[in-house]
Amino acid sequence: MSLSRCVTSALRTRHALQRLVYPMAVLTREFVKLQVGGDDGHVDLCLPVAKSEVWTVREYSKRASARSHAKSDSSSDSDSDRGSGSGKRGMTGQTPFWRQKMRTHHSLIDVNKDGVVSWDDFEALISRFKQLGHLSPEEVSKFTDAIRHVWEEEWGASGDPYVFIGQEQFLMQMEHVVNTKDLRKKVASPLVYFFKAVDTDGSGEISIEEFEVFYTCLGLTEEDAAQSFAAIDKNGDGKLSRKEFVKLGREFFLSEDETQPSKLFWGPLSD
Ligand SMILES: [Ca+2]
Ligand SMILES: [Ca+2]
Repeated sequence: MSLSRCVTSALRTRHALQRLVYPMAVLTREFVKLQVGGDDGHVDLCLPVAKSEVWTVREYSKRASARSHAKSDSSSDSDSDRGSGSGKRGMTGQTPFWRQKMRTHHSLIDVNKDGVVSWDDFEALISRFKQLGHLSPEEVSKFTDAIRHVWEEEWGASGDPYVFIGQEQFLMQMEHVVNTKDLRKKVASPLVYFFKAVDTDGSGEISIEEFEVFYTCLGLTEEDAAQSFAAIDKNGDGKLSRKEFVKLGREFFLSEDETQPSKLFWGPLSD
């Protein structure tokens, strides 16, 4: 059975089934095929997961990218675009330090801590920031759109809303992002909405208390917030402007400089 036919036939039940199958897939790192009994014998449900899924998702992503940039270089891929980002840093996303940062971010966004990131995780995050009550309905809508862009274009879920993205896959995808000019430019676009959501007094600046709210919504501790804030509040005035907040949050993904405090923006680095 072809992959596209498998995906189509299994789409409705796949989301639930993947939750059951994923642990097995981790062990085998193979294409998982289930046979479900039916009137005429059986139906094959093919669940491309783990390593196999990397390629599936990258192809989806490339097609989506080609569609959205049809007028520019629609044949772009991670090789031809490599180094065409800012042109300043020669960024390749290869250093152990950068990879550590991306692993940290993957763990952070894995809100339900099942080892993989799905749209459910992002929905949980959106819900937490929305419930703070500082985003207007229009801002919630834009925030959701921005998160969806992150999910589809940065995490590579275009074309398959039910995909589960593991750590290695995210690293590959982010390497593609930071080496692709258009994607690099938009990286971490929801930051302005995170800022607005946690600027609880509407002052246009984030205090340490408001930064704690940010971290709490991300599932981090107040101690984590205090440590990160002390590092990223460079002039020590106890405030972060929107510009600083956005700059730090983006720099986390784009910089390979280990001395930059932006490495702590999304919480303490994992091992
Ligand atoms: Ca998860
Ligand atoms: Ca404030």
